[in-house]
Amino acid sequence: MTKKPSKSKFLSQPTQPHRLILKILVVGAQYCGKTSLIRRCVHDVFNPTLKATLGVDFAAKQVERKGGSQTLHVWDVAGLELGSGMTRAYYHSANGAMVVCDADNLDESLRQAILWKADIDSKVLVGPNEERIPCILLVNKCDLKPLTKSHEELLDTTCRDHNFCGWLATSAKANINVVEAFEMITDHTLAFMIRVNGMIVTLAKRNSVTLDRLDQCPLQPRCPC
Ligand SMILES: Nc1nc2c(ncn2[C@@H]2O[C@H](COP(=O)(O)OP(=O)(O)OP(=O)(O)O)[C@@H](O)[C@H]2O)c(=O)[nH]1
Ligand SMILES: [Mg+2]
Repeated sequence: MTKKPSKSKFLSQPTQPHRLILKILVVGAQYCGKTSLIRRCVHDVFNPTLKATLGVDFAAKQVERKGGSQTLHVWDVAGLELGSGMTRAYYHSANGAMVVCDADNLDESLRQAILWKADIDSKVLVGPNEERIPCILLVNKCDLKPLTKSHEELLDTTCRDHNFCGWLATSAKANINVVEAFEMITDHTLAFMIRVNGMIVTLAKRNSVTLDRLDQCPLQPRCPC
């Protein structure tokens, strides 16, 4: 049986790696490639004839970061669900989000990405100051259409105006920036949780509690955390 550690012991070991489960939402327009990105990241596969997601799907992914191995519980919300009345339930206890749009249909899918972001911001508020969770914007299918300079400027402006942590061009098909996207949301989410909570409490096992404290956001300088 694991011996229950004392609180003071862990508080005196601030460099101990964190073990957390982060709930990450993946949302965006229908057909933009959310499920494909998750399948590429988790199973390293791509299916050109994937069926649309019904409701919500789940996957788990272990992501290695500097502070230790982090477990992501990834919630793949069907594009059809925007405005369905179910999203509040899907978002419950979410820690971070990836909002996906489609490079091959950028104007319309970006418009929908902004609606998804507003939906999350209106329904998920964290901590004593009711802060919005970190969201990154992914422009998937970049294998089909390279982004122009003006697209990049539009994406920068969208991030500023709608409080995304940043954007990344990805391709589930060509395996471009997929792992990087999951690492990026993990880093932003951890930094946010550290800042909002001040202290992270990990219930790794029912009878073992780890407390750790970090004082500053490790991300530079565009992180809105
Ligand atoms: N060329 C290209 N096609 C992709 C990429 N990602 C996904 N697709 C294709 O786009 C289609 C839709 O992909 P999905 O992953 O099912 O999209 P989704 O966002 O999960 O869609 P919903 O579940 O309906 O919300 C599929 O035919 C995929 O094969 C990509 O990076 N490049
Ligand atoms: Mg899907």
